Amino acid sequence: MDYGHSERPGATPLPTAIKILVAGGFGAGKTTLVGAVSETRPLRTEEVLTESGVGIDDLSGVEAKRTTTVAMDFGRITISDDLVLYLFGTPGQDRFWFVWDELALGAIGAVVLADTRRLPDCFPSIDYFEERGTPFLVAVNCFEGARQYRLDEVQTALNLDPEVPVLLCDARQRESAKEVLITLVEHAMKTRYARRRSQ
Ligand SMILES: Nc1nc2c(ncn2[C@@H]2O[C@H](COP(=O)(O)OP(=O)(O)O)[C@@H](O)[C@H]2O)c(=O)[nH]1
Ligand SMILES: [Mg+2]
Repeated sequence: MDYGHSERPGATPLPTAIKILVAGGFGAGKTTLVGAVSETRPLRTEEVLTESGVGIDDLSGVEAKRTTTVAMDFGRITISDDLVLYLFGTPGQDRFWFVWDELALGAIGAVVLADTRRLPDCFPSIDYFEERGTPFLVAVNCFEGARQYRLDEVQTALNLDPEVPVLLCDARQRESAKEVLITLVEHAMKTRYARRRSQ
């Protein structure tokens, strides 16, 4: 008899794999967050910022940044025996938007990273997920020197629906990033459940 992987008697069930997108403006901390939580060496495609990006990649506020993610960041994190998250960081620059639709396929939700010094940079990501009905949350990455805003101020400034979670994070800290991801999974599940009930 041919059992599926997880149905073999006595076999440990395979964990559910969930795909999550990590979006936000250029320099908001996407590569950092994926790198901080990933158990695998993150697969990233960074390119040293070169002439091709001069005048295109706006570096104000992120002057120390010397590389840019060309295709995507990819990482994996095991949350529990039965849940594994696969993370896909989206490229921040407009000139790489053509990969978005492919990346978004099958994702249950998205983290939109926001840098309060450059808040409008995350508008395109928010518009994109709102249009597609993809559940998302906004994680405010706490950079030193950035003025601290209250979460409700960020919610208002971004004109978010009240049910969209807004939370603070430090993209460099594994636990902080993990909390963001768990909050997103819960939010996505709640959203799906509510939609199913209203159908
Ligand atoms: N101080 C501080 N720096 C950060 C934080 N997150 C990212 N960075 C730095 O900000 C820069 C941009 O982050 P990166 O992850 O490359 O941004 P991306 O363009 O969204 O992938 C890098 O030099 C990071 O080291 C943070 O939470 N605090
Ligand atoms: Mg990046």
